[in-house]
Amino acid sequence: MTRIFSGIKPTGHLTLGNHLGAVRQWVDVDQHKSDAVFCVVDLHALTVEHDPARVRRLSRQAATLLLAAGLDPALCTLFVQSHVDEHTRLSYLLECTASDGEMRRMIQYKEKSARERATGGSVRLSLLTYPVLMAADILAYSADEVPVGDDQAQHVELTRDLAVRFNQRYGHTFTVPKAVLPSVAARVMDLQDPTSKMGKSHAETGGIVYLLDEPDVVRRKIMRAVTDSGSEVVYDRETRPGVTNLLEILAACVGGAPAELAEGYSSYGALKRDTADAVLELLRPVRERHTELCADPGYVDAVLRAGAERARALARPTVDAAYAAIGLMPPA
Ligand code: AQP
Repeated sequence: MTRIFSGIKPTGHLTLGNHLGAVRQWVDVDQHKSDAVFCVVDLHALTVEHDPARVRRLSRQAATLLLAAGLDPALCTLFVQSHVDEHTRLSYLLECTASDGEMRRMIQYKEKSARERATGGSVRLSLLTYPVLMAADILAYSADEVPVGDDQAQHVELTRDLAVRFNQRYGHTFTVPKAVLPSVAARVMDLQDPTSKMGKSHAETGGIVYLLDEPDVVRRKIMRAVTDSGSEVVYDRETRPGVTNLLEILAACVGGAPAELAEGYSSYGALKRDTADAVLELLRPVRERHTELCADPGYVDAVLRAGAERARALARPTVDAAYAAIGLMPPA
């Protein structure tokens, strides 16, 4: 059976981008057809300025939201990254496999380090090395496929490179995984700046739909989405990024091809109204289930405990094999 691994990092409240680009695929497809392993990658949240209590709170919220969105612990494994030591154990070996040049080429590193520097902050070394930890997350589970949004595709490419290099140098140890991108909404853009990705940690929140936003807030954000000059509803990411983003969101919610949906609209207003309705309909059951789960924290804890136990059992043999292959003496 195909093994799938994917994760989400608790750097902010989960967004519509996370949901359409990743989580929905995990819920609707991946957990049914594969041995699926999903992780709240809390160590990745420490790569930028963070508030410890907030990371703890957001980790729990992310796990609760993933269950609310429909991950079923009877079908998949869900756990928190820092509960399974194998990730950091393996990460160091992969740091000894990667080069600093390839880390500096990562687009997320370039963008996020520039943002940190622009606000006078210092750039944590872990921001540079975090794609290696992500590679460890994936390789420890011998994942065949990694369902991700478009923004993470480069990190999965790096993971492939590291797996191949390690296998060539030290003997076959890792499965070489491939990224699987959704057919629509692989990159949901910020509603106020449709040339940049909707990201959960961005400071400007007016263009970001959070899964737990109140319905009237969701509607307002979509109705105020920046559209393009001209009034025709045309699907073209280059010349009409705002309208194209709305069409992709609508298509991801109701099905169909964004370019074909465009033909049914003669005004931006109608497109925004229908997009808002479709998003609200998509998020309603997630919000309702989230409220129920918040009333039962013991259930979420039990799921995460069992998930970590299974994850540990899956990862340990591969990580032990990597330690042996690279030349480390086993404990007596
Ligand atoms: N805007 C997006 N459109 C489509 N997919 C997206 N994903 C994230 N944003 C979009 C996908 O969601 C999954 C989990 O992402 P992550 O939490 O691991 O990190 P990220 O990609 O860095 O997400 P954010 O929301 O942008 O976080 P910050 O602001 O902290 O960097 C991934 O599969 C991702 O592709």
